[in-house]
Amino acid sequence: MKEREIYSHLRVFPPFAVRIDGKGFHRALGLLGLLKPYDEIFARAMADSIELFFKESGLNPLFAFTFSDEISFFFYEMPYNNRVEKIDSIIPAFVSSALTIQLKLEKPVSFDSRIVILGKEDIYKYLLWRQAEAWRNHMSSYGYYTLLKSGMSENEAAMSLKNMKASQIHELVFSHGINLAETPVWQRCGIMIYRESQEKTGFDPIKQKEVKTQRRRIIQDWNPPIFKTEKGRKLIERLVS
Ligand SMILES: Nc1nc2c(ncn2[C@@H]2O[C@H](COP(=O)(O)OP(=O)(O)OP(=O)(O)O)[C@@H](O)[C@H]2O)c(=O)[nH]1
Ligand SMILES: [Mg+2]
Repeated sequence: MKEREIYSHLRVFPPFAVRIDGKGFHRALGLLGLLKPYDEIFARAMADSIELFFKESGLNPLFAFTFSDEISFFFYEMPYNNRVEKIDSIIPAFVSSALTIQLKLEKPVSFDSRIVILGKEDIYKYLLWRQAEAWRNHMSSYGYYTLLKSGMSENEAAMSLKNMKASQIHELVFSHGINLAETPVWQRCGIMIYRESQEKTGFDPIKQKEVKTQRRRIIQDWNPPIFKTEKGRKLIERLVS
């Protein structure tokens, strides 16, 4: 029967990204009574689940980028002989479990998963794409909930949004007291999670002198730059190298 495991020899070679996305989270999060369109409790649970992934999964992502219910992990190395079935199952399973713990959920949740093959030089382009999606998502979800508040049904709101230009959505939301250029940065630009080396000075009791050591700590950056800018490009360049 082993030969029937026909996908077990599929392999993928780094660098690549793995993007996972919450299944049916519109409904799942709605049932939890989270704030709409954005709830910091949920974003924090996602970021903390990623941090747990860095610490406990046994995998070693270069960094991760998250917004809404999706996470992209970037890898330069992968155990399991680079087997696609392992990668696409273990990663979403770990995050589903971590998020269940973080949010103390009573119903199970799941994430789907795909592998995105990237050359080192494509990582920046990929991030530009996902951050643009975070921005579009930010605009349309504020627009959507503003239309619902003004009395439209879900279908009507979705249809109206399709016919609106970005500037019209901005004006609509602004007329309800929200400036889309001034919402929290994490809602517009996403959250980056990465490891950073820090030099620490300690005292070596045997040598009786001060010694410098490198500590790796995990950073959650809730104010990432716009990747299109010089500052953003430099950050990605640093992470990728
Ligand atoms: N209330 C609330 N909902 C959120 C938040 N972040 C994400 N979501 C929900 O998550 C959904 C993510 O979009 P999608 O991934 O396209 O929708 P989905 O329902 O997960 O559907 P599939 O991914 O296709 O299974 C959004 O539509 C929101 O409803 C949040 O902070 N608060
Ligand atoms: Mg989803």
